[in-house]
Amino acid sequence: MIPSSIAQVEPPLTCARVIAQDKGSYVVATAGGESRAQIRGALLHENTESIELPVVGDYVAIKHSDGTSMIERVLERKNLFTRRAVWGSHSMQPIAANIDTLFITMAMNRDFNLRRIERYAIAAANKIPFVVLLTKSDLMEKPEFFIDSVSLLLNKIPVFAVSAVEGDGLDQISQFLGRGKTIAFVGSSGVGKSTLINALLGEDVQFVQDVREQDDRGRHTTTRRLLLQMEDGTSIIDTPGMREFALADAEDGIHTAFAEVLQLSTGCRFSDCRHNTEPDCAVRASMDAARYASYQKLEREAAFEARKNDPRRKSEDRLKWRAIHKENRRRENNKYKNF
Ligand SMILES: Nc1nc2c(ncn2[C@@H]2O[C@H](COP(=O)(O)OP(=O)(O)OP(=O)(O)O)[C@@H](O)[C@H]2O)c(=O)[nH]1
Ligand SMILES: [Mg+2]
Ligand SMILES: [Zn+2]
Repeated sequence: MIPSSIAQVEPPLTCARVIAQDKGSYVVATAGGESRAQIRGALLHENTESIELPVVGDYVAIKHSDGTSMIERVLERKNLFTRRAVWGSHSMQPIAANIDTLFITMAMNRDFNLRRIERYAIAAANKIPFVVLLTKSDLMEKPEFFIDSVSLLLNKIPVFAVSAVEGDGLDQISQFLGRGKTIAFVGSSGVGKSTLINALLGEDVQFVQDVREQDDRGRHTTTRRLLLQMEDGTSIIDTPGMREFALADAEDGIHTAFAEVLQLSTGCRFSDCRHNTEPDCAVRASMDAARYASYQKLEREAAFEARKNDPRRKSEDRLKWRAIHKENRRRENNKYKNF
């Protein structure tokens, strides 16, 4: 499973691939089988950036001693799929490495969201070849509508409708499979990533669970990133649904998806216009109403997320609330005084 193109590691080190990640330890696969592995202490200390630490799909140099495997270093990556660890911060969290095809999956139900597809696409763009998989086609009479809207958004990117339970469309995935190939599935919880993977493997390896009825959201069934092996030699990476991803890259999403805002804003009366309720706002005036509404929504989500993760803002909020509670108590007390 280790391609010869990977730089040879010098003995006594051997080459392995990270196939699972748990808190504090890894599972690696070598020519001789699977074993647990730890990261060499120095590797941890040298790398303050988490993206330099091993992640599922990574090829690593390991050393065996006393029945344990130690990851000595991460071999050069072909690519790395990341997401922002916290919205607004520059630190990135690694998701999976060395991917030949990334499947951005989304269900054709109430969870369908073009903006989210766009954010995933932006995260993969220029780094990892990707396609869009629209799942649960058995529940949809006219999947064409969904396919067309994605194709319109991401022209030239392949978009396939599939049903893991009926097996429809799975043949379209086969062109991305083969010995030495690595494919990975990302997308929200409940879209059916693990179900698809089980269908490709031909057996129920990954646990799957029903989505919530009221909103079609999943229950975060898969909890660790894991690399599985198909009989034909394809490696498949399953990932847990990314709840935060919806917002993690909101900033990038906004700026790319609404490129015209920047241009239009030169016509606003105020140079610091937030295109909200300010008078003579060129953005509000010129944008299509529906498009403006989705721009506003994304902005609000991004602002909320930024506030949530900014410690200074947090303490400001706390002070503000403390003042409000104090004022309320004062009013309560006065109320009784006036009696
Ligand atoms: N009707 C229908 N249901 C599906 C399909 N694929 C998956 N499901 C159902 O959707 C639910 C969620 O599937 P999972 O495979 O667990 O979803 P997941 O994307 O792996 O979710 P996380 O592991 O939480 O990220 C299960 O009840 C599946 O049976 C499909 O093609 N059609
Ligand atoms: Mg899953
Ligand atoms: Zn404005």
